Amino acid sequence: MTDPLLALRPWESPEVTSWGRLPMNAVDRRAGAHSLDGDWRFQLLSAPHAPVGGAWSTAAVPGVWTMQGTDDLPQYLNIRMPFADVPPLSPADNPTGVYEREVDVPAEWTGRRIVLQVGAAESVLLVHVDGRPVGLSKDSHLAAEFDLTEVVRPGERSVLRLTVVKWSDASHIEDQDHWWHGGLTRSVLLYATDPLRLADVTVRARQDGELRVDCLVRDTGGALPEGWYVSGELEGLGPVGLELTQDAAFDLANAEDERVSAFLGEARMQARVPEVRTWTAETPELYDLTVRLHRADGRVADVSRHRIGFRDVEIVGRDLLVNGERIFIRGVNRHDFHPLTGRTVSYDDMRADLVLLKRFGFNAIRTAHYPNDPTLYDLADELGFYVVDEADIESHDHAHEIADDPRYLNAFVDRVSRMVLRDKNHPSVIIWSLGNESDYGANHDAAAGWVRRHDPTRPVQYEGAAKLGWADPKLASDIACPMYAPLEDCVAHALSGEQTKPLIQCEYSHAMGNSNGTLADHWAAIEATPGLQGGFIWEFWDHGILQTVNDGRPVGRGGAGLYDNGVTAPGYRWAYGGDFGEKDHDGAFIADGVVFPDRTPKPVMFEHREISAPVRLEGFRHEGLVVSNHQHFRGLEWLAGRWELSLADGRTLTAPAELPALLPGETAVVPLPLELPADGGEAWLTLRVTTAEELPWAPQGTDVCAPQVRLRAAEPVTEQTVASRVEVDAEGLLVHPLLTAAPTLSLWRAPTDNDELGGMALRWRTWGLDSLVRKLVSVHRDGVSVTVDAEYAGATGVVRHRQVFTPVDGGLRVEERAELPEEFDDVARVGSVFETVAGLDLLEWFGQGPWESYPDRSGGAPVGHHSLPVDALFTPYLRPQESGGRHGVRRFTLSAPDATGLAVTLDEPRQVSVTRFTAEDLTAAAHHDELTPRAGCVVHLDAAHRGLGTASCGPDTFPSYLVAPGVHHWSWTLRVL
Ligand code: IPT
Repeated sequence: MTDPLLALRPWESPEVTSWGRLPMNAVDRRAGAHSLDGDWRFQLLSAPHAPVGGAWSTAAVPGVWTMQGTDDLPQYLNIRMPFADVPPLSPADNPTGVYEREVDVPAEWTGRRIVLQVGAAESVLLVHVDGRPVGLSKDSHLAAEFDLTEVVRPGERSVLRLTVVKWSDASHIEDQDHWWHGGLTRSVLLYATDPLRLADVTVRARQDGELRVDCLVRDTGGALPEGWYVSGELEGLGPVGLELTQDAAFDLANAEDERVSAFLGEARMQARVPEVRTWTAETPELYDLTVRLHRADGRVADVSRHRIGFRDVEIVGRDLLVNGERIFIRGVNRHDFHPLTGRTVSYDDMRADLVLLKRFGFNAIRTAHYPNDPTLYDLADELGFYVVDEADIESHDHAHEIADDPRYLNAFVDRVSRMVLRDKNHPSVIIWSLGNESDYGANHDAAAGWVRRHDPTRPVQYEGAAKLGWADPKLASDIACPMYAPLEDCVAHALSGEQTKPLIQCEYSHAMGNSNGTLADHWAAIEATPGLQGGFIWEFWDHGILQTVNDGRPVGRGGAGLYDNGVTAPGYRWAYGGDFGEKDHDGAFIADGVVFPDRTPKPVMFEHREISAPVRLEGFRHEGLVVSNHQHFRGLEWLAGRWELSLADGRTLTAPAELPALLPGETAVVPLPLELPADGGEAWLTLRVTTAEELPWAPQGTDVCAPQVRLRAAEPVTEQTVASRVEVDAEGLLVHPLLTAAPTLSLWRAPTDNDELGGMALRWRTWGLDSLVRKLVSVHRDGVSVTVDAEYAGATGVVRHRQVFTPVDGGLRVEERAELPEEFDDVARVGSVFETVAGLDLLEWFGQGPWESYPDRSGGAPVGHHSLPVDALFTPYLRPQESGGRHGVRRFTLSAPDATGLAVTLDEPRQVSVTRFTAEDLTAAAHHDELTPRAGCVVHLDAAHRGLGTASCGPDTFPSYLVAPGVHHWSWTLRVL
C-alpha cells in the first residue's frame, strides 16, 4: 500500500506546511519529558520514494548525517541553490535519511495525552509509528509536535520512524548563507499531559510592574469540568512571592456546541508588582513565574514555568526605546553552528557564545536567519541581550518569484507566526524579523499583518521591505534596517529631517578574514548622531568545519581537542566552501565571523570591547580627567579600575583607581591620579577597568575596557653620526649579521578577503605589485653614509626608491624615500621588508597592542609596552592573508632567550608586522596546512599601510585610510642588542 505521506509528495507542495502537527505554543514541557536522544538506526536513501532496505547503520540524534560518515557531505553555497530545479521543485536525487528506534511508553502514562516533539528536522519531516503515518512538518529551525495518544499504548513498545527529506519546496525558502546539511539537528522528546491541559501561556510584563498572563486551556475529551481554574505564582518577591488568581470564569469557545469534542478555554490573570526590578540587557532582572491549571479540588493538572522580565519596547518618533531610553544596539548576527556537529549546539556551547559576547561588549543578537535553538533565548534573557528574532525565510536565489507566490503564502505566515508563538514570552526578544533576503511581496505583508495583530508589543522589521524606503510608513518594517549601508548614507538620512524610523543596520562590518576596518569610525558617528542606534555585525562565526586533510572528511563529534586558539592540530584544518569536493561552492565566504570556528576571538573583538566601553576617559583638562558613564541603565559600581601610566622610556607606573559614582550618561572630573615625571618622554595614561564582582558572565577581575589619554607627546630624537663603515653588496643591498634578507621596498600584502572580493588585489596584480623587479641604479658613498638608488618596475609603472644608510651611535640609521607613479593610486603598503636570522623569537614593543591592529582597526589596542612570542603575533585567518600587523609602533626589539637580537626605533608611530611568512608565502596558500613557517622573522616596517575596510561585502575603507601615490619618506634605526 502506498504510504499516504509519500503519496502527497510533500517535498514539492509548498502549500503543505504540515499535517497532523500540533499548534506551536510557549508552554514549557521540558520538565518530566523523556529524551529520545542518542544513537538511532539509520539509513540514507537516494530519494524519498526509494525502498527502505534491511541494512542499518547508526546515527547520533540530534545530528546531521552530512557530518556522520555518509557520502552526502556538507556543501557551502551562499545565494545559488545547490540544484537547478525551480521552486517549488526539488531534484530527483534527494538524500533521505530514515531514523528509527524503539520507544518504551511508560505504563504510568495510561489515560494521559502523549506527545512527540521533534526539535528540528532539515527540511521535511515525516513521522511514522509502527508503520502508521502520524504527521509531517517543514521549517527546519522550529520544533514540530505530534499527538501519539491514539497510536501508542502505555506499557508497550513502539517503533518510531522519522524520515527526513533533504531537498524540498521548503529548501527554496531556506536558502540562507551557510552549509547545507541534512538531518535532525535538535533533540527529540516524548512527554505526557493530562487531556485537559495548558495549551498556551502568554505573558505581558511591563516596566511599571503590570503583569498579565493569558492562558489557553484545551481538552481532548469534552466540556470543561466544573470548578477548574488557573493560578500563578511569581517568585523573587520576598519569601511569599505574589499569588495570581484568575480574573473571571473561563471564557469558553465551543462549550455549548455538542458536535465539538474539544474545547478551548481562555483565562486571564493580572497583577501589579510593586517596586519591580525592570529587565534590560544591562540589568537582566528575571522573575520566576509558575502557571498552574487546577482541578476543582485544587490539585494541579498542568504546570508551566517561565522566567519573565518586566520591560517596555516602543518606537517614539524615530527612536527605539527600551523602558523609555534610547538604547544602542551593539549587535552581532548569530547562526546555530558548531565545527564538529555542523548545526547542533548544546547548552554549554550557547552559554559560551553569549558569555564571550558579553565580555566583548555586545548587547544584541539577530538570530540570523532563522529562530535559533530555544535555549539561546533563555540565556539571552538571563545574561542580558536584546534579540531580533528572525523567521526561517530566505528565498535568496528565487526571491522575486517567491515573495508574491500564493503557493508559498501559507509557509511565510506559518513560519513567522510559529516563531512568535514560541518566543513571545522572552523579555530579550524586542523585535520580530520576517526573514532575510527574500525580496518583498504580499507574502511578507501577510506575515507582518499576523504579527502586528497578535503581538502589538514589539516592532516588526524586514530588510527587504525597508530597502524600498527607510522612512516609508506603508512598508512591512517599523525599523529602517539596511545591510552594509555606507556610513555617510546613514548619517545623511539621520540629518535629512525625513527620518521616521529607528535606523539600525541588520548587517554591517563584514567580518570576513582580516576585516572590520572603520568600525570605530562607525561608532563615533552612531554615538554622535541622533537617529542612529547601531547595528549587527556580520557575523559571529567563522563556519569552518574541522576536516581531516588526508581524506577530506569532516571529523565529527570526536574532534574535541584537535584545535586550540583558532589553530587545528597537524593533519587537520578548517574546511570552507569547496573543501568537501563540491563542484559549486562559494569558497571562504563562509569564514566571516568575529570568532574562529573554535570560538577564539579575532582581534576585532578587542576593538569592539573598547568601542563599547561602559566608562570612558573623555579627555584631560587642567583640573583633571573627564570620566563618563556610557551606559543606559546602571552606575559604575560593578566595575573596578586601576591607573597605568606608560612612559616611552620603558617605565610603567600604576595606582589604584576610585571610579566616581555616576548615573547613566553622567560625567565627572577626577584629579590626575599619578604625578607625571618630568622626564621619560611620551606618556599615556590608561584606566584598566575590570569587573568588581562575580557576574554570571565573568569572574571578578575580567577585563572590561582600557580607555586611554595621552598626557605628553613624543619629543624628536637626534642621533649622533659615528665614524663606522656600512656594508652593501654589489646589488646595493645592506649586509648585516642579523639579517638574512636585506631591507627592500614592499608595496604588496597578501590580499585580504576584502582586497580580493573588493577588486583591489586585481588592480594590484595588474600593476604587477606582487612581482616588482628591483634594479640597482647607483650606490654612492658620502662620508660615512651610503646612498642606494634603485627602481622597482611593475607591469605598468616604476617606483623610484632611495635608501640612505648612516652609522649612528650603536647602530645604523636607514632613511628611505619612495616615489610612486600617479597610476599606483591605491596600493596596499609602502615600506621596508627584511628577514632576520633564526632564534629571535620574542617581540617587545612600545606602541599599540597587544592585539593585532591596522590603521582603520586600531581602537582596541592601547599604547603601552607589550611583549609577545613571534608565533603569537600572527592571526590564522582561515584563508591565509595579510595578518599580524601592529599599528602605531614606536620601537621594538626582537630577541633570543639570551637577550641578544636587534632593536628598531622608528621615526614616528608606524605599522609594523613580524611573522614567519612572507607576503608571497601567504598569497600562495589556500589553507594553513600548506604553509611552512620560516625559522627567522619576516619584518615589515610601513611608511603607509592601507586600511582594511569591509569590501568583501559592503563599503571599502575611507579615503583617509588609503595609501596615496607620490613621495613617501620614512626612517628607522637598527641596533644590535
Ligand atoms: C548578506 C546576507 O544576509 C548574509 O546571510 C550573508 O550572506 C552576508 O550578506 C554576507 O556574508 S546578503 C549580501 C548579498 C548583501
